[in-house]
Amino acid sequence: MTHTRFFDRRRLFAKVVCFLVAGIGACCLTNIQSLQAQLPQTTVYAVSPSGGQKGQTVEVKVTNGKDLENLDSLWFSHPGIKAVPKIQESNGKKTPIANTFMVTVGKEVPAGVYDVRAHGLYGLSNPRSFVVGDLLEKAEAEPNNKSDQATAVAMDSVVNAGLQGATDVDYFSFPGKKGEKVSIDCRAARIDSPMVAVVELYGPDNKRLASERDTFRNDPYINLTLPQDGTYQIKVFDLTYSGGAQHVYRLSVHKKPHIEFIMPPSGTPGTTSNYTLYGYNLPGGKISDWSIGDEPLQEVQVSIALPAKPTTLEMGEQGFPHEVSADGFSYVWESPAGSSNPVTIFFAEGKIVRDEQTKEETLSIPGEFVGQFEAKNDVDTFRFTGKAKEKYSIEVFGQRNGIVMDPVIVVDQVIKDKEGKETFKRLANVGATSVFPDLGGKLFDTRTDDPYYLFTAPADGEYRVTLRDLQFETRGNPRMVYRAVLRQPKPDYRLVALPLHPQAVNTGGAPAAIALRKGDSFKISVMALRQDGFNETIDLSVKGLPAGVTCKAASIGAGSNNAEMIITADESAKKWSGQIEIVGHAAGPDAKKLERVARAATVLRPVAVNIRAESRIARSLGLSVIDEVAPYQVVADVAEVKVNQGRQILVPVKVVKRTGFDNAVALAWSGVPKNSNITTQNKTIAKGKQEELFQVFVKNNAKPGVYTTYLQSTVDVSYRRNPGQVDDAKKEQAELAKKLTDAQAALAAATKKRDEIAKASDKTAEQKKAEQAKAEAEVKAATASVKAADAAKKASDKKVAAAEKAAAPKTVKVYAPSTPLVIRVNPAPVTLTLNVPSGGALKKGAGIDVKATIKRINNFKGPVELTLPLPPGVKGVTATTVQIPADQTEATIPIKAGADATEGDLANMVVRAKADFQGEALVDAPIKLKVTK
Ligand SMILES: [Ca+2]
Ligand SMILES: [Ca+2]
Ligand SMILES: [Ca+2]
Repeated sequence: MTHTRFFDRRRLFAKVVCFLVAGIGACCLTNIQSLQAQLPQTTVYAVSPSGGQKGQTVEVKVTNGKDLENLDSLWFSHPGIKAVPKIQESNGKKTPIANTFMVTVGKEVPAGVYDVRAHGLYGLSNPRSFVVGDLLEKAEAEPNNKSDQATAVAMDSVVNAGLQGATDVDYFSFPGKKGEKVSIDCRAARIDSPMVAVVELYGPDNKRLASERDTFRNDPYINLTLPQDGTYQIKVFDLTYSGGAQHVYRLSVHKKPHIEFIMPPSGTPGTTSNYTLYGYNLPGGKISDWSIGDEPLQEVQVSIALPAKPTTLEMGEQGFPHEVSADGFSYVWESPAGSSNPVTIFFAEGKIVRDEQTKEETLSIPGEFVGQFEAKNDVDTFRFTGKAKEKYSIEVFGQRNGIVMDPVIVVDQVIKDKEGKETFKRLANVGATSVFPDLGGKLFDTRTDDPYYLFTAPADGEYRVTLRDLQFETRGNPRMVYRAVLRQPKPDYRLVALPLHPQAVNTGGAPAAIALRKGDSFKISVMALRQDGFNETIDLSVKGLPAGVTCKAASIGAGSNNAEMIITADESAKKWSGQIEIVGHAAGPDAKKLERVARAATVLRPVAVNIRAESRIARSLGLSVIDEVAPYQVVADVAEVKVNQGRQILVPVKVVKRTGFDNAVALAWSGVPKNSNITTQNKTIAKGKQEELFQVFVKNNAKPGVYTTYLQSTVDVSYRRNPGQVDDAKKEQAELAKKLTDAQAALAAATKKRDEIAKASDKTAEQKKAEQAKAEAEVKAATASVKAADAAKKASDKKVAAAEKAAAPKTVKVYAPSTPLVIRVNPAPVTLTLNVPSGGALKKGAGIDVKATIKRINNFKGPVELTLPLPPGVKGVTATTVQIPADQTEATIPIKAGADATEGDLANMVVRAKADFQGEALVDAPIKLKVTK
């Protein structure tokens, strides 16, 4: 049988690059982690099993990650999934088993994909996928590398497995009956595994019946009608024969409902209506007009109530970065035969019209035209009535519907002659463009193959929209479901928040959660997906932060799509972990505020610079504060300034040094675009110093807007890892030392007693013999106790030594950002130029006359006042305040140096013009002054 293949070439490319660079199966990308030791941060790469059955309790282990000390809980994105540490009991002492939890999945938890995070000594981790279903679960049994070692799998069950090493191959067997319609679904990429899974199915006669690799979202899926009774075999392996602890997968073999797609794929939020599910094993279903390969699809009508959340996204499967701009929710059909796979139903606006194949549909505005590129050479059309000079936008959601496709929009104006004969005037053919640029750089690629077209109707009348796939000559199948959204421009936005792994600039990326030390700052990349030309400033805030944790300021300026947001923990912040929300606030139409909650994002694996990361949409944004104190914290004295073009900003920056840390702190500005005409200076706060003054100059040609900036530090820190472990080991050592002393004392007492019995003169030989035997036994027992206590003490000495070695100071690189400085640049009323005599040389006790010239701009007509403000570190230089009246443009400023004036080149000196221009406006012109004796 044949299946149409879909594959994200980028993933394979990354994989092959990995494979070639590493030379072995293990992915090369972890190398950036080992280059330079960094402060620990709980990171999870794999959990096993990566799923559980509804209503059951399952033992789940964090099987791969880093900085996994003292994991104490697992945290799930659904509150109905709960975990407790697995406890072992030995010698009456209860202790948790490292990295192991008992996870209970509530009966009420819908089947679907969730996020799990681990919490430990180094905070809350990045998310990993955890699947909930109603099939029986089991684990693979290695060795299963040959068909005669196959792990037996029951029908309607799921097996949790992995490729334990490079070249691992896994065989499974299941019993089948002729005519049974079976789904074989392998979740690997869909649960964050680096594996490129290949699944082959063999019949009882060892004939290969199917081989699939990339059927759905980079994972294999096989559906077929079994040809005979007998034992079937499934072979699973990786395309590049790579393997390792992260290569986990879940293979299910079942006759449960499997949804391929749903029509319409979208609905109006808050409404209940009928939808048609297409797929296999749908109870009550009938054969539809569609088939995939040789397998006809069933269809069944169901009534679905949509939640009333038009601007949220909770996808059925884990979402690709390019899908992040859609709105929708995860739907599972709870059929009489059990839960289906989860699918995303999207939120629509306006009336939804389905392509009826037989006639050309007319769409009202706003409205959605939904259809499929069901076969090669398929072309679909709809019409709408436009008004002259009105603007319309057409946006196609195809690739963002989870399917590999590259839709094209063609728009024609329909022109009718007197007889009603139609001709078509081509207005646009939009194909190879993305709705959004790549906002996440190499870490989170928001580009999509979905097109977008905004146009102004040239005349009243009908317009025809033609839709097709760019590669329509070579592909087409019923899974290729799209939505074409037609609306008058509705400026709006969505946000995505990606926690950035603390590392040097331009060194790649890695999974991260917002894990703060006490007195620490952490940065998050926030991306704005702007719709229909929305161009307002988006101010960002955070909901759900614990006491002592703040975001001082963050904004995405007009015309910008990005900001790096800094979240700061005070030193007084308490240990905490939980969920937060990043919220955008922007001016919307009709003075309404558009408030949008950011979707979360996560990088799946460490990636070297210039290699595109594998990443996905996350289901929540987690934050934790850990008990450890950050070695230093860089605090900008100002969080937010409003300035006019042509203005100096002096920012006192403090570095709070703690726990004996006193190295140099190198600081470089970040968040200032190259073309912004804002100049900054990078400086190092030297060893022994706590403060520096930083100058930022917003030049008179700076682009008005909002800039979220901060200072990026790079510091070598001498760090002791987990010193608490040493304290614990020493405590135990002290207890065991006391036990040893006590045992030795007991032995001495028993020995003394025995010896005294031997010397006693008031007892008969018979009495002595009996007592001596008893005393001898006591000595023997006491000797054994001493021996045991001594061994325990020696073991604890070793433990202390090991803990001390692990906690010995090591140099690590730390890259904490400073607190933010948000600069709001407004237009200026004037430009100011100075003519400074004799290069600004100024003798103490003397003076110079500086000529100031202003040029009024932006329709400013008023008077201007000129002053000479003294920056920190300068004294004894004065100037007379002068006015430039409304009808003049020049003035002379007499500047004098007193006897006490600061000598040398004076830093950060400006002449400042003050004017009343939409409130108080200040414009600076730098002035070089050199004071000599
Ligand atoms: Ca295996
Ligand atoms: Ca195997
Ligand atoms: Ca079609």
